[in-house]
Amino acid sequence: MTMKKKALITGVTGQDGAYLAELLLAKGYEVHGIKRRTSLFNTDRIDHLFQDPHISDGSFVLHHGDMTDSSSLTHIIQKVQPDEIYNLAAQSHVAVSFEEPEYTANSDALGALRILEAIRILGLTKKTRFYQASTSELYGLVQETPQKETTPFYPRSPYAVAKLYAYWITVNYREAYGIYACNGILFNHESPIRGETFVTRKITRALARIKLGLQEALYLGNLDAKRDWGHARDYVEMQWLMLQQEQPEDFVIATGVQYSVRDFVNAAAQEIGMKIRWENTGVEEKGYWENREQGDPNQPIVAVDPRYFRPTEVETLLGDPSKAKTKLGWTPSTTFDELVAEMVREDLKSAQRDALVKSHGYNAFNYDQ
Ligand code: NDP
Ligand code: GDR
Repeated sequence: MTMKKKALITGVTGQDGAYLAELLLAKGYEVHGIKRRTSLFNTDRIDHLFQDPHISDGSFVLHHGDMTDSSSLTHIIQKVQPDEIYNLAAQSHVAVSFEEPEYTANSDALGALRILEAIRILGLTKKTRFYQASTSELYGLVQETPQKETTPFYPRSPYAVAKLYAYWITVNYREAYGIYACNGILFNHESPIRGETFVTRKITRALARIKLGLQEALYLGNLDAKRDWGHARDYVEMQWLMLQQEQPEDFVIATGVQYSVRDFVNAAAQEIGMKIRWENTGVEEKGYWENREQGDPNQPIVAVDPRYFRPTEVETLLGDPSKAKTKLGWTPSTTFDELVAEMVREDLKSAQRDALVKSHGYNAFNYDQ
């Protein structure tokens, strides 16, 4: 009988962690995930994969650990002896990294080092392959368009600077110790389980709630920011593919198509059947729901709030995924319109559920970010 391959995923409770765990389980892996201790449950995204440990076959196992705690990481890696480690855990919000720069550096930069050191110290350099969740934010103030593997980096946030360290320590451990270690330089990828404070999900969730009368308006920051948005489900497949090659290499993963935040609002609104009319520009910019049947059409439903501007912004990102296409045979299968439609569909369902709860006199949550 062949032994199941073992994968360890940090950040298993996050968007990518959930999709990747599902993919690896479907491929027959024994999947171990690291989750941090929280005062409330944080496993919503993976609950459908989790089986009662008393009755399961042990193919999906969760361990408590934290990227800021080497002892927990080393202990888990020693116990699991994984064939592959996917380092997805991070304080992943760019705006929050300006408020928590030291914590972001600790978890996002030193966290990667802690895992690589554990691989080295435990004598797993020949056994364990390592994937680092690198990011298009490394390009920041872009030096070349579109961005590819050779484009120089210019990080623009404490998050991106921390991820720059993680990128280079991954390269260094590959060169110094021969570890099979790769960086996936992933451009933005979204899904219905994207965190609610990232701009795409914030938009689809808010427009669905506005449509159902649960929310008055959506407040956003820089509407002109441009991103290359793909679907997380497509991107985790590439994370796995990168660890199946003969030689470890770094890859850009992107769609090669770019839209602005305003474009995203328009696409999501259209999907919901709302027509938005924009007036003014900059901090005065407002969006009106033209074909509104109930409520005041002169009341803006989208407005700019400078609170969401960043001290240093990344204005434009556009990836060139040619290397991934040629060497990994990878192309994204979900289009921008399909991504928006799927996110809107799921957020409409949640809003309908909240509206039902509200109609029975209970509070439907609305936390703004
Ligand atoms: P999420 O924010 O959805 O998930 C982050 C995960 O990391 C969560 O499981 C979170 O736990 C966990 N985590 C955070 N801090 C710690 C810590 N100190 N110790 C242990 N676990 C921790 O991110 P995504 O899934 O979207 O992204 C995955 C990775 O890819 C991240 O590293 C991100 O920076 C990177 N990336 C993401 C891109 C994207 O567009 N999504 C693009 C490029 C890179 P909890 O659930 O408890 O919060
Ligand atoms: P990003 O994603 O910073 O690219 O990082 P985010 O969705 O937060 O922002 C994208 C762009 O939209 C602008 N924006 C707003 N952003 C948020 N969050 N909220 C707003 O109200 C708002 N209004 C405008 C931002 O200024 C920005 O230009 C994501 C994360 O997943 C990172 O972990 C990952 O590394 C990168 O993508 C690639």
